[in-house]
Formats: sequence, C-alpha cells, structure tokens
Amino acid sequence: MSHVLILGGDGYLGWPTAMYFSIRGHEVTVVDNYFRRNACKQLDTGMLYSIPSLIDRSKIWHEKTGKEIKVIIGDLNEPEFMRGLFNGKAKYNWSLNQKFTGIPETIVHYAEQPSAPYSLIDYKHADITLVNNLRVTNNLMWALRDYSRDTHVIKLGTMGEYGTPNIDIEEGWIEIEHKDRKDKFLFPRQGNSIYHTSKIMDTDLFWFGVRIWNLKVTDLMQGPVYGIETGETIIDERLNTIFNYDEVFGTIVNRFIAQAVVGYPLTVYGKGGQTRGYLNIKDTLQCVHKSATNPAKPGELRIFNQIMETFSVNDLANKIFKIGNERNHNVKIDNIKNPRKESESHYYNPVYQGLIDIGVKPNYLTDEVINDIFKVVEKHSKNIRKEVIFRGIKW
Ligand code: USQ
Repeated sequence: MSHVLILGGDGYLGWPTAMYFSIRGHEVTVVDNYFRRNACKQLDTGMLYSIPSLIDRSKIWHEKTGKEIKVIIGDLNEPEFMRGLFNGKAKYNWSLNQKFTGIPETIVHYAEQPSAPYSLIDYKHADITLVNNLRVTNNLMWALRDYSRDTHVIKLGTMGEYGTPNIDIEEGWIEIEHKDRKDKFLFPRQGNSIYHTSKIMDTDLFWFGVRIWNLKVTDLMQGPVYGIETGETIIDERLNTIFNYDEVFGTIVNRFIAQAVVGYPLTVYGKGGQTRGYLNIKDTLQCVHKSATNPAKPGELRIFNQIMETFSVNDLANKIFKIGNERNHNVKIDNIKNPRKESESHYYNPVYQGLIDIGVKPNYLTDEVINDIFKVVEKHSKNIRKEVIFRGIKW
C-alpha cells in the first residue's frame, strides 16, 4: 500500500481519482483550496447538482466503504503550506488518525486552473491562471527538491500544449536532425490559450527539475474528458464529481448533452472541423493509476498522450444529435461564430500508445456510454439554467 497525495483533490478529476486509489488499498490524502467551487460561484457557472464539501464527501466515503481519505484544506500557492506536506507541519482538516503519515510515494498534481475560456475572460483571469498554475508547480518542484526526490509526480498536462501542427504529434519527444547532427527535444508546443500556455510552462519547469535534481515525473498530455459516473461514484450519489455544463468549466461532450436535454441548440463553433483527442473520465483514472504503479525513473520526464480516440466537433454534435433525438429530446445544431481563435479544419494525427503499453484498456464513446451520460443529466435537468450555458468569452 503506497501513500498517494492528490493536489487539487476536490475537482472534476481529483475527487474520482482519490476514491479510485482509496478503494484499491492505497493510503490517500487530498489537498484543495476550493478554487473550482469558488470560481463557479463567482462566475455564476452551471453546475448540474451541488456537491458536499470535501470533508463531508470523505465522511460519506468512510461510511460507505470503511476506507479513509484524509483531507487538508489550504492554498498550495503558499510555499510553506506546500512544504508542510513534506516536513510534517501540515494539519489534516479531517482524518480518523491525525498523525501525519509522511512522505508520499506518489503525488498527482491537478491543482491548476483548468479552463481555456476562464484564462481569456480578461487580464485578471489570465493573471490568476498564470500565477496559480506556475506558482503551485514551482512550489511543488522545490518541495520535492528539498525533501523528497524519490517521490514520483504525475502531473496533468494537456494535448493543447502541442496545438494542431501539420505533422504527426509524438508522445512528448521528437528527434531532430539538423546540419548532420541529431538530438531529442520536447515536441514543439504552441498553446491556443493562456491556460494552455501555462501548461507548456509547467512542463518546462519540471523538465528543468528532472535534468538538474533527478526528479521522477510523468506528464500526462490529456485531451478533453467526458463523463460523470465512475466505478466509485455509483456507490452513493453524494460521491458524484462536480459536473459543469457551462462554457467556462464544461467540456464539450458534457456540455452538448446538457444542451440537448434542455433544447438549447448544440453550439458548434465555426465550421466544426476542430479535431481533438477525447477520453472517458474512467480512463483518466486508469491512466493515472497505471502511471503510479509503473513510475518514471529518477531523472526521467516521461510523457504520455492521454487520449483514446479523436473526433471533430461535428462528429460529436452528430452523435449527440442522434442519441438525443432517439431519447425524445428536440435537438438542434447551430453553427455559431467561433469565439475562439483556432483552426477549424486541420491535420491531426497524434500518437497515443504509451498508456496502452502499460495496461490501460480504453473505454470508447459508444452509443451506450452517451446514453448513460444522458440518463444522469436528465435526472437533474431541472437544475440546468439555459442562460448560463453560453456567454461568448472571446479570444
Ligand atoms: N467547442 C465547440 N462548441 C462548444 C464548446 C467547445 O465547438 O460549445 C470546441 C472548442 O472550440 C474546441 C473543442 O470544442 O475546439 C474542445 O473544447 P472544450 O471546451 O471541450 O475543451 P478545451 O477548451 O480544449 O479544454 C478542455 C479542458 C482542459 C484540457 C483540454 C484538453 O477544459 O482542461 O486541458 O480540454 S485539449 O483540448 O486537448 O487541450
């Protein structure tokens, strides 16, 4: 049983990850400052249902499974707070046994502002994104340098770091031949938002830490995630993860399904040829777990492209249109002017083999999977407020 520390343990992916590791016998501690919940309130975004506090979720988890997820509430932007997680000074806000259990074998780093539109609301939100994402990452890197170089960090990157180049996208690294000499470099990156650019800088920070201090890092270049239920959320509805259907925090598949349910036309941006790699939330959990049980080596920045299949926006709209209408919703598709600056028809051919090679078994976006998401959204449809679905945040 290893100790896993999940930074950003209250978010869409963080909380399901905590339960996934806990049920599999790992000792789990989650840390969060409620950034996401607070931002949802401040921006009046659309949440499909309300969720209990992290402490209440942990208590429910214990009641239902007998397992413990320890909770620490605090701001990882503060260097001393981050360092407290390693030097014994941190205090649990909820734990059955208040004794601090010491250095984790694995850290999963989700503690970042995750939305591209949020980062482009205005200069203040761009600043929050850059400062939060880079400072937390830098604080983590220095804490590892000073206390625990042997801890394996699994950090969430994004496929959007690569942009949409006119060549195949490799898994993180590319060999370049130049004037008869060869070397291996990070694959060229060109983010399409301030958020994506902050993730490029994160990768560069850890690449520095790996080269200089022999840190062990896995960077998961993840595509947009969809889905609600995981093997653990189905234990009790109160364990559900946060689900946004709005433009700021909702990702496209989840959003389109909520739009279909309330008869709000699916908002295809521009021509709809924008192609990305997608994955089910269940596969995020598998990918992080397999990465933890097959860690990177000291002095290695291991990069995996964390996607299971690729779709254009039109492909997704057509799938959800078909199933939504089969379920008796009145689904329409609306090609609206693209509020983002992005290519609307482009080459896209990423490699995504590394995670399969360490044992991940993909879940695909089948009709059955889409129907299952519809069922949960329909159950909470009275909570969907049409007026917060689209606000037109422009790049
Ligand atoms: N899109 C539409 N209509 C909509 C919403 C989105 O056409 O109503 C388009 C976007 O323009 C984009 C694509 O769908 O081309 C995906 O958009 P998204 O909002 O689902 O995802 P994105 O902003 O790219 O960000 C999400 C997560 C982020 C993660 C990223 C992976 O919020 O945390 O890093 O997916 S990736 O896109 O591969 O960079």
